[in-house]
Amino acid sequence: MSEKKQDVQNLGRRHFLRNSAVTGVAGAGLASGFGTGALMTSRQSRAAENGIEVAPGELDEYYGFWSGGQSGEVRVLGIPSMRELMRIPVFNMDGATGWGFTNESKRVLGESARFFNGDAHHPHISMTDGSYDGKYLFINDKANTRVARIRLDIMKTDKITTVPNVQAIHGLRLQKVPHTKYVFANAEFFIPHPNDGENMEDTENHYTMFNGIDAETMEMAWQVIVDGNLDNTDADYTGRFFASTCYNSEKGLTLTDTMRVERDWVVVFDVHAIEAAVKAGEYETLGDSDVPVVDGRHGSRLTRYIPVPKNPHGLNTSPDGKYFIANGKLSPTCSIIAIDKLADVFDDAIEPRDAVVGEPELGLGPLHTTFDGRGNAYTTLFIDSQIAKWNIEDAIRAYQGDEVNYLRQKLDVHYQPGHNHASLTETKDADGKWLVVLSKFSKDRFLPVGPLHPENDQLIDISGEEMKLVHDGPAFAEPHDCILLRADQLNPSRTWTRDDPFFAATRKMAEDDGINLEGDNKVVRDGNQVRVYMTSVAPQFGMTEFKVKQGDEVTVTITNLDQVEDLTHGFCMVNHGVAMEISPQQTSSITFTADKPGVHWYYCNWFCHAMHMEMFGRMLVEKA
Ligand code: K7E
Ligand code: CUA
Ligand code: CA
Repeated sequence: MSEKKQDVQNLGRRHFLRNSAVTGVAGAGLASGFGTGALMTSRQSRAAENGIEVAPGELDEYYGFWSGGQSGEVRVLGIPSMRELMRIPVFNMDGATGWGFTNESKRVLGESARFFNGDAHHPHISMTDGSYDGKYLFINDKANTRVARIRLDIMKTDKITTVPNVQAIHGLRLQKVPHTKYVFANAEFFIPHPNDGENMEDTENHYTMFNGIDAETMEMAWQVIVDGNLDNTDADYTGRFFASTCYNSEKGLTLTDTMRVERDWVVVFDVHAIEAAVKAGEYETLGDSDVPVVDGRHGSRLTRYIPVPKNPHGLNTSPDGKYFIANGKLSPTCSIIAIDKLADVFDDAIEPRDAVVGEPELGLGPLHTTFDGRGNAYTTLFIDSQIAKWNIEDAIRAYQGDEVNYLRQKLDVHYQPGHNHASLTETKDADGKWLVVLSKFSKDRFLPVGPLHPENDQLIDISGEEMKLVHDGPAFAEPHDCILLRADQLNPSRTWTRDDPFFAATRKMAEDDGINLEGDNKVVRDGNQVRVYMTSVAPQFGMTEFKVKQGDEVTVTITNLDQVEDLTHGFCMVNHGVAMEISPQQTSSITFTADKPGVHWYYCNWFCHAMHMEMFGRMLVEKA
């Protein structure tokens, strides 16, 4: 037994009571205080020792939001336990909640409801004055060129915008200061304009765009044409500058072509200048779209192009607001761009490359960097399967010629890390406690589950001098990125409120039908459209039977009148592909065709009561 574990287990009961708020100690203290120390498995005691044990009944200190990659969803985890708390469907269909099935979700999905897939990479939380305000989470869909917003009070997606005139939204970040007025989204691939089947071979005039979306309305604000392509992006802490990496300045159409030059670039956008140009009417529109398009290619006063090596990937702003860090990928370096030099670059007082104040060599395949708020940066090395911890100011001194070692530590991770993310790192509140690294390969770290392996999300304690790996967690495809905030920075609702805008359109429909959703159980016929309104109160639906005719288009609207926290009902119409969630005080609706005559049972598919099995009813379909 290690000395530390011995110490922990020797804590007396009084000590335990005094420290019960300290989760790690409490778990171990409980074991010794009540004489069950011998029952404690080595795994539990190791968790306690690592400070990651969150004992039964205790709550995590941080929320983590994980993008679900090709699964198209967002997952909510508790940190440090790494327990999965919730899944929020976004770009995917979800049979549990009825996402993609219900009328409420289809309204959010809009015209893109025809897509069943997404590719979500970058979840980011809205900010006010450079701190998370806990209001919204935004996420990109590379697969179908969309940006979605999740309301963090109800943890549901409430807006999805398809970005016009471009293909594949990848990098996404938010304005940090004075507040998240814009969502900035990089479109990765250049295309011809118009993209109508003409002009497909000569790529000379093909281009892609940087996109500003109004965070409150989720409408397009403007688009900026750039040279090359766009990968990742981040914002500064003044509200003026945004920076994006470009790995394909060559405009290559093959892998080899994208690696031709030694330096690609970071393109810096002057948001104020873009707003002014749009306001002055200095823009065009493309095709049917009325989104203002401004030209940010070389020579424009809206942008500057800073050369950096080579096929750079991640772009990360240090939480002190001083630097943009571009991660070199094909170069073993990161490029440190001094944000306070950018005004001079835009004024042409200095060359763009003069804004680079450091270029530390870190190892092979630097992809993403995160920060501890104490002047250190942590960069994932994809090829080396490591995280490099390095000191930013020392790296700048080394660039100036001083003999100083900026590297602090390299830690093996398992294996091939993409993003890493430290707690509160995208805000000025970066607290340097936890770091999550999202490893793309898990190889031998878990029980084998067939040719498709899970990924490995690892938790690292960065509160001390040394990084310490404390947890492995398998994850399904493919959390590119995650974001951590303190539990007290969010305040989710415990039940719905009856006037929530999420189901306002359904309430309006009921009102137009003369229905009071707070208690009516009625069938309204309107030609061959039948609208069935019912309530649910555990363990009963307000209606145990309704009649329709074969071929009717049936809309079932259910209002869950239960006010008890956590008392969710479901509605499932057997053999009709119909299922949805109705949480306390929620109204949900779903539309389907009653195409088969006969008796069709419906039932509650969320366990709600001892008599949950008995919560059912019958739809009687008369022959046409
Ligand atoms: Cu590096 Cu899409 Cu942020 Cu994947 S991206 S790793
Ligand atoms: Cu209602 Cu189960
Ligand atoms: Ca390149």
